[in-house]
Amino acid sequence: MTKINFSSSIMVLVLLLNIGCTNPISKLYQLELNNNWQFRMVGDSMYLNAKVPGLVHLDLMNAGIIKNPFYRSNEDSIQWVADEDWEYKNEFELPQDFLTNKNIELHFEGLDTYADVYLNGSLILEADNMFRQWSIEVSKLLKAKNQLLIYFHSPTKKNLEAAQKYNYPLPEQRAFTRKAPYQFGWDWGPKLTTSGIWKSVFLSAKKEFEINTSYFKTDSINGSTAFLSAEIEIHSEAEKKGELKIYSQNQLIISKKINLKAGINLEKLDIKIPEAELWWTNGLGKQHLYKFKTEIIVDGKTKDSFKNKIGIRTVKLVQKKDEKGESFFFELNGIPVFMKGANYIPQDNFLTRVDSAKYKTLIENAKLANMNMLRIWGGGIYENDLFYNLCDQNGILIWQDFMFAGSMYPGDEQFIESCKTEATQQIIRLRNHPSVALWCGNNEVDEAWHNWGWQQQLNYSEEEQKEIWESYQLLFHSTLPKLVNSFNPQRSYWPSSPSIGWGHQESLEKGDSHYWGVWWGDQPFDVYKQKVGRFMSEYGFQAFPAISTLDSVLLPADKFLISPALQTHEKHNRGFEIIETYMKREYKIPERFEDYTYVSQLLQSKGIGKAIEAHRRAKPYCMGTLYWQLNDCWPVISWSSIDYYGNWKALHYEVKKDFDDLMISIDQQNDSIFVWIVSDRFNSSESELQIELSDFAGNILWIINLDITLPANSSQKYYSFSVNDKLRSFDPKQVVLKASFKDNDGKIFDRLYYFSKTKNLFLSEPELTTSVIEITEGYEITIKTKNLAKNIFLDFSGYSGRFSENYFDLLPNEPKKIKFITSEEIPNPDEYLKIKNLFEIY
Ligand code: BMA
Repeated sequence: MTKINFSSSIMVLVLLLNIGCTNPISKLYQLELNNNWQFRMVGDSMYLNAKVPGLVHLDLMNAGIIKNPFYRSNEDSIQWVADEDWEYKNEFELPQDFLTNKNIELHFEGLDTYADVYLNGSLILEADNMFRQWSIEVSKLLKAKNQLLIYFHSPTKKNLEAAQKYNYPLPEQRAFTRKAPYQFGWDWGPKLTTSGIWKSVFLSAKKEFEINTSYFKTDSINGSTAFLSAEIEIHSEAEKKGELKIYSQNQLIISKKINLKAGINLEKLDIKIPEAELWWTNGLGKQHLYKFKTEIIVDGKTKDSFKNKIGIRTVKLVQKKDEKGESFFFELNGIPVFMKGANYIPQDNFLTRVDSAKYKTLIENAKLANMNMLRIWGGGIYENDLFYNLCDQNGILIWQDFMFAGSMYPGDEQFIESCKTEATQQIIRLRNHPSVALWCGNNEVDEAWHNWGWQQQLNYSEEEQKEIWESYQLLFHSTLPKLVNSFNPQRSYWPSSPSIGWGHQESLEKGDSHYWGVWWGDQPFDVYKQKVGRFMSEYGFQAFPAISTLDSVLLPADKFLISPALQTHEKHNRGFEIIETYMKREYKIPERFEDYTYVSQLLQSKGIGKAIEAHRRAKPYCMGTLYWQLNDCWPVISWSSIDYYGNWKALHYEVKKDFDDLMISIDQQNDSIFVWIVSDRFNSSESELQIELSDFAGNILWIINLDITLPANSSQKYYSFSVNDKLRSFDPKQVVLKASFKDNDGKIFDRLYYFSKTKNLFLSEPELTTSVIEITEGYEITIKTKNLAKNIFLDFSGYSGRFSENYFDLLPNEPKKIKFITSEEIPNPDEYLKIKNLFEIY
């Protein structure tokens, strides 16, 4: 039995206030119930210790009952876990003074998923949606000694039951369950369908006067003055006169006398902030956050207060017809901003073990790669508060999908009601975050219905097709947009990403676009140059993760193509084949497994780099590029640029360069070479653009310097030449073109260009020399070469950290200093540093 004390509840209170977001749950006399849980499989006699928040797979792992599900092919042998029912139990005592409170509610911030909850033997809840909170009035049931028992039904069985009851099959059975879709298996993720108390459990007593929610909106910004409005929802036990006060950085900014009625009261206040400091995305300015405190005063006493961190900014999606179709861009504080980023998936199959350090590092890595937007993809979860707080602090806008992906969904009343509650709670929870830019109905449902052939595959009658499409429209064209409009009216809503399938020309003329002709359609990377839409919200190519990541789940004997254990860690049915097909086009196929993983990363970074350059060159026709995908949920061969353990693949280094606010791009169209510079800056820069052709030994064959002015927010060609003309007397397999530009602050931007496929280049032994010294942030490597060194890969394998640059080409006469940023001590770093380059494997 646990005796609950108030110190832990105060901790929770402090935590809730600190995160600074709207929380519809009351806060006074809050008692956390996360400790001393036990669990067992239904039918077993013995209970084992459980962790809350937690999940049954993790509890089973801790108890030594199942092995690491990520290891080799263990995934297959533990599928039984999802087919069983599980019981979680907690016995706790309550202090007498807490029991004297009126209106005590039991709160579950999240139950995964089908959970019958019994308090002291009474069934108080039948939960069926992982994405919502539950609050149950329990005052009458509570005693000094209590028992909470939760019966989790097998999600796979419940799913099947629901599917069988339905009039016809839906494309994916998982569609019947409001649970993170990816847990049913995806083309980058294992099938590990969890159950458990995945978020906090607590009791709280309602205050007499309580602020339920406080919502701050930036209505407009005029010059340096911002006009905000606040909507404060107050619960009052009685009819009373009172006062609302709002403070910013401890200064009273507005107060209002109010007449409270018993029940829920909604108060609106207009706030004017002179000399407002605006919130900007990464790269464009500061992420200023105002600390607001709202107080409710009755009878001269402060009865409740609520804290928010607010970014003052306006953001909207602009869709205007033009001669080519319709624009699709985000305007931040009245300025069109090109979005650079990636698609985000959950960071683990076992969500509760992702700690704050992992969240922090991931968002930092997005920022370091010069991103300003992430799309939270609809097959995962609505992220936790920490995620959005980090995005607020780092200037990363969020494209927020509702959690629906790749299937049609039921349209019955019960299902729609469940989705309504889920969406309402999530909108209210997230609407104060300056980072949240857009609500999007789903991932690839509209596209799938119109292009994936479900009608034929599932043999739907005309009537069924009509009903399915009507259910779609009810949810995504009526229910969700109405909720966004009532609870977060300033935020744009977009029904489905993408709006039109990639096989249609129109998908490049309006809306957002997922371009999968490369990878799924086997088209060459160069096709990215033609398939540029108004906003590229998905496109991608797979690569292997770091070798150390594979080592964590494979035996040495598994490290060959294609061992059964490795096969488990590639979820795309043609993944290996597609990688090899593309690799053959550009590189020689390496024989050693480790070299293969390295070349796969070069391949991915080359392809996606091409796409990003093309998208950015096409600004302002194209106004955003979010590649698929930022991260992984387990060790896997996937489209990610950062693997499960946080290792940057070659792509993430490439992206950092390609997303910089100034980007040089070299593009070849038939015989012509064009040198472009794209600027996302607010100011123009004047400098010298240098273009030079050299051989691999570093001899300069020709050079040109141009004085140029780079206008703000622009994309332009600055130089062009004919290949036939300029390369007439040189072998295209033995020369490299370099364009470089120095900005007003002396920062250098450059780009190399080769006139032949990498596999045909005449590379010779580079003759590298390196030296390593210790510096405050970690280590600094000085590296020089005698001949061109292609794709140098520096590796302090086993030590966690990142390089300032990696997988780069090094030209003779241009030594580089590279930092390895780490907090770890590396003995003999000079000897430990491993270096690879392409010549070695040619
Ligand atoms: C995209 C995503 C995911 C998928 C990815 C790669 O369209 O929406 O469904 O994992 O393709 O196939």
